[in-house]
Amino acid sequence: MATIFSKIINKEIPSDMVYQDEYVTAFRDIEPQAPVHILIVPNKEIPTVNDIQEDDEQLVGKMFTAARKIAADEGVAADGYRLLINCNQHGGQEVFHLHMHLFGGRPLGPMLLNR
Ligand code: DGP
Repeated sequence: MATIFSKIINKEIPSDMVYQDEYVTAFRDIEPQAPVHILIVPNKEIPTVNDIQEDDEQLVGKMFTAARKIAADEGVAADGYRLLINCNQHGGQEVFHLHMHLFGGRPLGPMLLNR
């Protein structure tokens, strides 16, 4: 179940970490698609949105609270930003440790490019 994100959370491998508390960790995406592109990850290993349990509701809320703080710290809160979670193959998920993308720093265009 462990992915590369667990090693980042545990600081076994380096990352550009911007936030960490007992619930969540956030670090810059290795292949940024916007001037600000940060991944917000629960410290608990949850593979996908499909695996979120009722007991995880507070933890999922912590991901949003972290997003709000990080957006302010990165200076993108007022202009706006996008939060995105991919799930499984059709969603384009590549790393099977739940994560929320925070994109910002430029107008992000339409939500889906290929309809
Ligand atoms: P997703 O497609 O939603 O599963 O996005 C996975 C993202 O994770 C992708 O944008 C690239 C990023 N990523 C993958 N491996 C690493 C890594 O080792 N370090 C960092 N910082 N980001 C990574």
